[in-house]
Amino acid sequence: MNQSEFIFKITLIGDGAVGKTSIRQRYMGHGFKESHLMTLGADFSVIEKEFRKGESWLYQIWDIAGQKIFESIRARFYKGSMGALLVFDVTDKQTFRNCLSWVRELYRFSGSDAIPVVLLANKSDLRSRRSVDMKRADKFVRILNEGTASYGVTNYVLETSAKTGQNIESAFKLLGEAIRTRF
Ligand code: G3D
Ligand code: MG
Repeated sequence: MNQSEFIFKITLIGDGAVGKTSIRQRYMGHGFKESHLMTLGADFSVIEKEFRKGESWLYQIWDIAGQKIFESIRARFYKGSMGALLVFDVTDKQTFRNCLSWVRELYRFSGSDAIPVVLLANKSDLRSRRSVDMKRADKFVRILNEGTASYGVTNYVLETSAKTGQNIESAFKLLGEAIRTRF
């Protein structure tokens, strides 16, 4: 273990089949260390990254399963969460429309008024099937930022592809930076 270590508890949220598990697995593929265990309704992974020399960041990643599970169980996964990667599928409008309710659930269950969110417009490799414009995603984050600015929270948006690996590393790094700024 290095001296300066940060521990980030984060959750992956978004509708089923948007790519949450693929993103997590893609990210862990490049990690130095990982552990994984299946639990009821969620996967949990730990990964350590050294973004700067002598400074390691430990991510505890909760990947909430898509299937409907009891609220009380979901609530437990969110508790103490410091930030979230909110994923939607750029080829499926409905997954974008549901993003606001995911943010509400995150705030409600994490026990915090506002925590950093990085919105991921995933499956960006499927260009011809794209149905959600980045302008709409940008606008969503702009409005979110108006609500969270007073808490010192800034949210971001990135186009990602778990298939090509586009921005996967950046997504986790950006969220880590946002959490460090907030806490
Ligand atoms: P989830 O964890 O959010 O439920 P998964 O989503 O990670 O299980 O992904 C659902 C499906 O979408 C998977 O396909 C997966 O391969 C695919 N997928 C995830 N991310 C991307 C991406 O960036 N680009 C493309 N083209 N596909 C992606 P299957 O066929 O296994 O169901
Ligand atoms: Mg999954």
